[in-house]
Amino acid sequence: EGEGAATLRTVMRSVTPLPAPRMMDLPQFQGDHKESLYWGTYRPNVYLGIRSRTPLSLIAGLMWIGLKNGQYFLRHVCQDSDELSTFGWTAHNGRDYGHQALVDHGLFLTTGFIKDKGEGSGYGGDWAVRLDANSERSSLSDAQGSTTHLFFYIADESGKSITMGSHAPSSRGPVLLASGSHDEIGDWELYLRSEDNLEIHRAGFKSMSMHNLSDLVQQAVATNAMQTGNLNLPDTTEDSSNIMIYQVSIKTPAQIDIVFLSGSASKNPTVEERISKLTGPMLSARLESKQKEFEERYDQIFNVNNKIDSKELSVGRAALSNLLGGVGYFYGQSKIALPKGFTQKNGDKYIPYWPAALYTAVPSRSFFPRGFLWDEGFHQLVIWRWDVHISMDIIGHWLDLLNSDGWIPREQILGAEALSKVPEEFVLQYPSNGNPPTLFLAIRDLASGIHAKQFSDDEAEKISAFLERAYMRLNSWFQWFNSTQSGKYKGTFYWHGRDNMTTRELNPKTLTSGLDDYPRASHPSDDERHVDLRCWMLLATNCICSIAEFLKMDSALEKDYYKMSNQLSDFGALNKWHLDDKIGAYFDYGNHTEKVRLRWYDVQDKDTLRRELLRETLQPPQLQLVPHIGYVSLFPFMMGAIPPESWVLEKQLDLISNTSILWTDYGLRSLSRTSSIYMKRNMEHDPPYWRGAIWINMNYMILSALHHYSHEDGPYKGRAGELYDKLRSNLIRNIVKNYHETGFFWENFDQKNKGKGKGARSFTGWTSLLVLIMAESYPTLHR
Ligand code: 6A9
Repeated sequence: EGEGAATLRTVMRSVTPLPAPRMMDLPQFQGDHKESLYWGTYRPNVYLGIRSRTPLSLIAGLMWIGLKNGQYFLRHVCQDSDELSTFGWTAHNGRDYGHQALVDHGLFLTTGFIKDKGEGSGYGGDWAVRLDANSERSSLSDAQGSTTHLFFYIADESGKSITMGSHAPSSRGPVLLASGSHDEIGDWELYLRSEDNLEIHRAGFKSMSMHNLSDLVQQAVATNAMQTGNLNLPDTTEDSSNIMIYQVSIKTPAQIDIVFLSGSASKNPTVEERISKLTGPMLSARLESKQKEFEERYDQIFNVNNKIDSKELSVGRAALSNLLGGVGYFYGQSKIALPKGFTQKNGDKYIPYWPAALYTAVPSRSFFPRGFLWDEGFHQLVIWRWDVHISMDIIGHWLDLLNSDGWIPREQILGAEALSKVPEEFVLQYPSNGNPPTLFLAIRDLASGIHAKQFSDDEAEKISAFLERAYMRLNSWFQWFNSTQSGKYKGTFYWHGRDNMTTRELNPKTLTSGLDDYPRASHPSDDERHVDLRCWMLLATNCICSIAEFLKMDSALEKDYYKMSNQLSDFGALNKWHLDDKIGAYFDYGNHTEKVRLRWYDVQDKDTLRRELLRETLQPPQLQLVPHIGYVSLFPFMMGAIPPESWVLEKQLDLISNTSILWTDYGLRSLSRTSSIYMKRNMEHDPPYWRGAIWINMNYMILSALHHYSHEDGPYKGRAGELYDKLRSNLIRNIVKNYHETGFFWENFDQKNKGKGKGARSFTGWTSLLVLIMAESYPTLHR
């Protein structure tokens, strides 16, 4: 067999699903469960976007014209550059209710969303949207823009045409906007009802690309404006349009209800009755009662002992709501990189993964509105406590993405809408690249007996069926790490794939670890061993053992896992590979020198002379522990791998509490102030990311461990408890403060500048762990 044939086989294997029963085929994900989650705000990339969990769905959404510094802008896709002073869900239960507030330069919008599987409705039930618009502009004269233009659209991704309702430019009764029929739900109708004066204009389009609806509206309004002088849609429609857009022009304050009826052909109850149930005063009453239900459930799950004052409580609710409101449904094919040097006949350097669905929470609606593997494990720590069915559905989707090698692509860019947000260099996924298997954190909780009493019999039964089916998939996932990410010696691991040829980076990145530019050995090599990966492997084996115990399984495979788990939790082995016993800190190991720096070089390129920032190595690297103290050093502590009576534990508490090393008043720094790489740029255009800033996922893990050690008998119990209390209140205070001051949750926090939010704003992924920090709910990773 030639080399080409072998490569081809490897490539094909990387895009072949794992041959094992699919998680999503489990009975628990069919029937009522599936129907109850059919509709949702599953398009988190737009300010308000509704779709169903099906590949070719009806989609609906909101746009409006915003006015900033005397200029008009169309709002639709969540964008930082829109400079909204806030947007996000203040309540959302992940199922059938949500309330969102948006503030756009003096325009105050709220969007309510509610579902109703009422009598007469078709598959998935009906839903309604309530829009409230208020404005500082109300006092302005018409010419100054006292009219507010909202747009609501409905479109069929399958291309089926939609019928436009009868024209009713201003009307107080319910107006039929559109109707159609869809294979899964039957006939449907969309109505609008408002008691306010309004003007409606419309446009219909035929198009299969849904990711540029903004352009479509913008062009239609602009073209019409040039002809008529009005900012209106032209009231025209293309033949067999599958996209219908309605412009509703109002004077604020105004309230508009939009209701979608499925199975609308039914006569009893009448359509009129159904509309009145989901609009006007009856909708108000429903929204109120759903809000109350949401708050009560939140208290019951996360605020059991009224731990938090009311100002903080609402921020906790917003964090949960934004996480749940950020859950999306995506469908498409990842692009998998071909081995270096290979190109398809058509020039593509990638091969598509199989078409797949992903139901997932996104880290950020405006910056990264798509699925990220290791982010998801943290999201699920919150979500399973709220709704274990949603959580299993999400984890199940991820596990169905395992390929026949046991690999899951790290970043999920599925479908044109998702792709439109990603710079080209980030699109391809490499089948040799891992990402921390954080799903084990959440799965471990489900498998551990500790939470068992929290579940109803029905839930427990489903969890058990879920774990039973997940077992072989988790095994394959684990084996992928165990075989492809192993180090030179048994029981050692490192993130493979670091670039050892680069001359541009101060310290070659490790994107696979999730900690991107956190410093590792300066000169990547096969001698490396990474302490964080070893600890993730420990978690994985522990979790698999827990499932085996739970399912009472006891074959050779389980025996292997018990053995591996014992080996990985062996304190002596951990210390042998990773402990610096002079300072009591855990480190990576590898070919390393501290004497590197970036320097400007003159580079002759044909006839031009350029200056480039390149790395200069001042001293040859040597095999050694890599002396950077930071999050990676704390992994054995995070995982509870240090015996409570060990002197090493005391050292960890020293490192944590030392203000020159990790401690700040806002949470723990990612990297010690004393590290040679602290706050250093990696390249000219690559500012420090995990080189100092405070990140909430790692702080949560460290806080969990402090909590754990404050309950374990030993000499350091009391000190762990004190640090726990302080760290917890610092984190809560700072995240809440930033939310109140800026209207957003942030990706990370500045360790110097008064704990100021940094990076992506509206980062509602793992920063929402705030909910668990407030509730003092921690993972059961400590056996
Ligand atoms: C950039 C830019 C409009 C980086 O939260 C997702 C990930 C984490 O998994 C990872 O640990 N973030 C962290 O280091 C964000 C990654 C974004 C990459 C794509 C696209 C688009 O700008």
